Amino acid sequence: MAISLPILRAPRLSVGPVLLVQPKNEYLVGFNETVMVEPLNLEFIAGAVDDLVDVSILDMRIDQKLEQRLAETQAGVVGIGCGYTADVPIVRAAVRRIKAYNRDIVVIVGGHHASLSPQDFFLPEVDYLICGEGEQPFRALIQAIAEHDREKIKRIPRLYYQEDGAHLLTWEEDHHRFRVNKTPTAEMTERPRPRRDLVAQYRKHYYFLYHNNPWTMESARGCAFRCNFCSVWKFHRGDYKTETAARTMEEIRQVDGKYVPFIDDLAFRQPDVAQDLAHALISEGINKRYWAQCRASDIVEHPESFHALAEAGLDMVLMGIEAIDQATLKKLNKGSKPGVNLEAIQILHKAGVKIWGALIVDPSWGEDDFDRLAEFVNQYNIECPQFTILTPLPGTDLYKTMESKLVSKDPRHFDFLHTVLPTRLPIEKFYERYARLYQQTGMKMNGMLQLVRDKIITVDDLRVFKAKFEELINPEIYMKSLTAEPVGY
Ligand code: B12
Ligand code: SF4
Repeated sequence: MAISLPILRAPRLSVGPVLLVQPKNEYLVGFNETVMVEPLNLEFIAGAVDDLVDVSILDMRIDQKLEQRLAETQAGVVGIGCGYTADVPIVRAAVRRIKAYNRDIVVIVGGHHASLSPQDFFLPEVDYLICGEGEQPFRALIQAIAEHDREKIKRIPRLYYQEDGAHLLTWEEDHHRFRVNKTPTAEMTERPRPRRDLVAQYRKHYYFLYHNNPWTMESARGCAFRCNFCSVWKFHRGDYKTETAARTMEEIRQVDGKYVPFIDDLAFRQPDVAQDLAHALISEGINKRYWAQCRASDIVEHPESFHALAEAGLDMVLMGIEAIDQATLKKLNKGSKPGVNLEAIQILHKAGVKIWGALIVDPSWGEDDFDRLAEFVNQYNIECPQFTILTPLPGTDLYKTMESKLVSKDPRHFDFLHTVLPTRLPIEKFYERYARLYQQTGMKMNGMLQLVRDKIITVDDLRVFKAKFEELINPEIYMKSLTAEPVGY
């Protein structure tokens, strides 16, 4: 006979319930229409404090009734994430709405962009700003606020707090760490479980390309490489760390959806962990499809891992091809070679894995450069090409060298779909050629029709996706968005 035990709960802290808010993207064009996945960042943060306080998540991409949720939850603390530079205006607008609703609510900002450009949130409405990974400092801050212990708050590293109207940094631990771990770390394996249940009401709205109901997974953080345009290694201060295959399996077993994107920047880098995972997925008969971001050099060095993963369901790999010539790869400090990219493409295709090829468009290009890129994509049959415009993101090495050349500092233009650098071609021509890249290469619709035939997606899924994709190939939309009025900040 089953014995039911009383559920033991830690006492709730006196800060009141915590509401975590995912802002609504207000991108001017493009990719927000093709992918919208769960806010895994907030699910992790929630997992870090759920034994201390009642916590819930508001995904404003789906439900914009911020004040109503503040009233319903009686939130004493609101945490809000700013991952994208382009989201700065809407996060600033949201924190103002929160304080206008109730100035006693404690407002805490965190996330990728906020960590690298904290000054964007030095507003009277922002009480605290957490830089870097948020789980531990958020927990420590909630405890310290509940205890009204200001000295304890000042002992939390990489935290901005307000004093006499100024935002002050507590303290910064060793700035450059560069700990590239070669085996799984306890820090990753033992991090809190993401509270995926807190977005149950939004699940049916999430999509990943033409796949409905994606559930995202994280098995690694950071990156071992140092590309000059990339903010990931800056955010993680050079660290790279993974969790065990056993922990990943534990989470995959709980996933309800059929499509599972791994959001790691550098997935499946450790061959033994990747292979353990593949074998576990196969032996347990877990029937799902996976998407992941991987390095060409890892694929070339360990093709056996990727063959095993393909057998386990790996569907598509986002590979940072970036450039098709050696001189540009060198300039970007990519640490890779065109030949390695080509070999990786071959390995993945042989294993039956589709490629989401990330390719950089340089504003200094002439028309021939666009032609060469389109030719490359078609020649090597990159199923899902992604063309991003070279963008000096705040916090990157590229930003330091390019800052004086910026033609726009409007954060909404830092979405990789607008140029913030001067173009060699007249601007209309540049966007015409940029949009034409998608027309010239397209998403390979043949592959998608096969997915319909295999009943992996429906005709309706494909129709909706195609309609959204149309935006990307219309140069007028890019031009129009350049003169759009800034909103709310
Ligand atoms: C997965 C991913 C995607 C996916 C899904 C995106 C989505 N909408 O969710 C895909 C591939 C579709 C994608 C697309 C794009 N992406 Co993207 N993406 C990522 C990636 C690899 C992981 C994000 C993630 O979930 N990480 C896992 C969580 C757990 O980590 P985290 O978000 O950092 O959260 C931690 C901390 O930041 C902090 N934290 C976060 N929020 C909060 C809140 C509070 C209150 C607190 C206290 C702490 C806190 O604590 C968390 C746990 O430790 C990041 C790189 C990165 N490492 O961040 C890029 C990244 C965020 N993407 C980026 C960009 C630019 C894009 C695109 C605009 C590029 C493009 N044009 O294609 C599009 C836009 C898509 C869109 N509309 O959202 C940039 C953003 C740079 C910037 N400054 O704006 C990044 C940083 C990569 C890069 N350097 O180029 N992306
Ligand atoms: S672009 Fe990719 S490989 Fe390069 S530093 Fe960023 S995450 Fe690492």
